[in-house]
Amino acid sequence: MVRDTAVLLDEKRVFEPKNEILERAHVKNWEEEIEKGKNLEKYWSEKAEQFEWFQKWDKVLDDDNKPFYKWFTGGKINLAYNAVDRWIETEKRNQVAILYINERGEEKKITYYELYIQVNKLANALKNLGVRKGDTVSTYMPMCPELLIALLACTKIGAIHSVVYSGLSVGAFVDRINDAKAKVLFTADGTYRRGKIIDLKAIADEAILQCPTIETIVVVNHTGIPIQISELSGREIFYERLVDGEPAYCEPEWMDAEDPLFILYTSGSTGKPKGVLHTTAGYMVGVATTLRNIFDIHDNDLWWCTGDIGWITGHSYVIYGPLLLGTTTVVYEGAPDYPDPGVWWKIVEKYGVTKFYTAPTAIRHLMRFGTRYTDLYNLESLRILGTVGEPINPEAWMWYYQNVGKEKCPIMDTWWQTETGMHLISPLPVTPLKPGSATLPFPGIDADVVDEEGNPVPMGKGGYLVIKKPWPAMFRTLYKDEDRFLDVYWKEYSGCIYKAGDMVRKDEDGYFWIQGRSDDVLKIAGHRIGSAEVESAFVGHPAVAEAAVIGKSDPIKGEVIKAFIILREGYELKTQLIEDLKNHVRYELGPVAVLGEIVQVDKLPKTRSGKIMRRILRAQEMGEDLGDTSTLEE
Ligand code: 6R9
Repeated sequence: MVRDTAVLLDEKRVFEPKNEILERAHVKNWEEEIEKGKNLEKYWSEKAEQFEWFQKWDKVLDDDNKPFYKWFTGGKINLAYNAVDRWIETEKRNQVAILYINERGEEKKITYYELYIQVNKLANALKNLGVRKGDTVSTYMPMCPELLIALLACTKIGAIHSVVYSGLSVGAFVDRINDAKAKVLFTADGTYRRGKIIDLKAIADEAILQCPTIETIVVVNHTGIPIQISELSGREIFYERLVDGEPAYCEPEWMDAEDPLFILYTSGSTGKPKGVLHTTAGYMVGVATTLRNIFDIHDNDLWWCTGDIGWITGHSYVIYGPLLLGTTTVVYEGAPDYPDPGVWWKIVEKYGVTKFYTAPTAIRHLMRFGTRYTDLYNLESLRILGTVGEPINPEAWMWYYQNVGKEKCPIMDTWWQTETGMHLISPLPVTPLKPGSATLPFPGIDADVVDEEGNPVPMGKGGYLVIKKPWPAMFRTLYKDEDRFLDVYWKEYSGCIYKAGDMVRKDEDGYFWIQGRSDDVLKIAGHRIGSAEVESAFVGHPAVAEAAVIGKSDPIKGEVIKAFIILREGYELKTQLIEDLKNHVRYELGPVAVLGEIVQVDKLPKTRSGKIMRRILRAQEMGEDLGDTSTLEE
């Protein structure tokens, strides 16, 4: 959903950093830091020095074979070792690493030492299951400590993890697991969602029938609901049984800097999800540096990122970033408004959260309750706030700033993607802020706005967002699909520049105002989902002959799906069928696919070669000019 530029152009407010923020900040002068970032290799090698390397790198950036950039080549390192083991010999040994809280108000605290032991045990158990360096392990888990432990255990032994978001359903699950050829699957008996327990195991059981590569299913007893486990099949085992009796030490695998770390599937313009591949050292350096400098992480911070580990936000900023910095990371399982819309603020007060990072959709949702809940709790502990996932409208920004941050916490509006691995455009705490703008590229990041031909556009005019120089946490390819990697991201413009897929405008101060996707990717409540995936779910229903979907603007979720469908003969779009279709799409894709409206049509706008022109439907929907219709079939 592209934002209305006219409204944004009117946004002139600027918020300068407060003194307390300036005094504490790791980076006190953002202009100077941006200057430093211009020397890419020096800048990033200094950041990399802070980690423990088994063997130091020979070269910071190898750009011999663009866009297959390599970082820290020759270096040997283990990310789990740096995120966990490294702290055991320090005063952080008994500090809480993971603070798990759920919607029932239950909590679990796991110290760095305890985490170390648990990761080691599971790492050894995985080895016993035959998992080796380079093998793939998938998870379909709630936000719970075992998920973090599982991912860290993979990382420790060099297995590649591939997380499937627990809000995705059977169809999406099967595609992802089979593409990654996962050997082991971690799942759980269930997850808490608004007072109910969703039986994840049942969904996994059904999906797994279509996943031939899975040799072992590890089941975490998380909610305690009775479940079917068929140990007799030899394929299923309870997590506790698996780790029981394993040795408490596991030698970390010496990984090459460029060894794969994880695959994370995300939606593109076609129906097939993209397996975004990240590698070890560059990712590590990128996420730790951005988190440290953007959220100004210090030793006594309590960090809470509400993003789910099923998305990149959770990978980079619930697990890896915070643990690499030795901070305490809150892992919350639940919704923002259950049991009531004060639940998050209650947690902030109870534990003294200092840095809080969430999505604009959640803010817009909570904003409806005015100050009733934000006033009920003491939010004084908060120092820096953040947002991610979609553009934040100035109104929501102001509500967040005034009522959550009490006008003393700067808001870090961080623009980035699954592909970028780390924040690329974001303020630092000392950057003057403008509500609704992600402000400026992070030091070392060369972002720009170009037109269709790749020429820079004049100030104030909208265009396509591109990144012109490599960055350490960049994805290295699409898993088993190098051609698509090159086609989608690198071929549009000459000179090997990265095409992000977003529309953006730069103002007179060089500030970036992200306007939304330029492709057929939807952002529903911050969750990325492809139009084509939804359409293919629709046509999987016996009543539907053809379908086209677009994003329809929604005051809370940012956008929801509007579907145009052609029914097969003998079907009528009555209430019952609408319900059936909604359930069907939900079954295929999960609750992320929020359907706003389904309308029946006789015809869909198509090109002469038969491609659906969603652009025409969008223009029609907005009452706009249809634009170039020369390729439209009769
Ligand atoms: C981290 C994440 C990426 C897409 C991206 C853009 C949108 C993310 C944003 C933002 C405006 C921000 N997006 N952050 N738009 N302002 N601060 O969300 O990754 O799921 O891959 O989505 O999200 O459209 O292209 P991912």
